[in-house]
Amino acid sequence: MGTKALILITVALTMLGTALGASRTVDAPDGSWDLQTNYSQWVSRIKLTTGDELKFQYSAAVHSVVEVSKTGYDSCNGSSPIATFPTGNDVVPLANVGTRYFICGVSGHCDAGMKVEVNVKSKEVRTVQRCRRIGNRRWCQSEKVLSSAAAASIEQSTVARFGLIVVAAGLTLLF
Ligand SMILES: [Cu+2]
Repeated sequence: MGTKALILITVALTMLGTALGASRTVDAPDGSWDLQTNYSQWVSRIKLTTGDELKFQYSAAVHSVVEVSKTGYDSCNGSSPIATFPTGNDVVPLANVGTRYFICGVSGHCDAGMKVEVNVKSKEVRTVQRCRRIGNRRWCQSEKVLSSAAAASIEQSTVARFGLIVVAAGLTLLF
């Protein structure tokens, strides 16, 4: 019985975790922060919004992560870093909208392609007009909807709620 409850709680926590901003490991699931990856290709497949975080996983003996300006990124120059992440298991919170630039600080690696530029989008809402027809009249109202990126988060919070329901149902069955 204890094991079942534990499994349910784990499932629910995982779902909740998904709802609170996504965590993206650079080049997951196939690769990591290394010299074998085309990062612009990886970036084109993902969507990042404020509240997400970027994870760099690599061997700290071989690589590093340096956040730089666009100039530093374009010229592969990490001499005036915005931040350095040296641990090999680095988590970079993406709190604000904008473009962030990361390169490997080891000499030659950025030039060899260890550089990634990420575009953090807003979860903000936009206003749209929705109309419906009732009889002969059209009723329109302005409505705030989430951007498409944020729409994914709505699904996630539905998932989280579902997770809680699973636990509630599970606990009711168990106790
Ligand atoms: Cu490197």
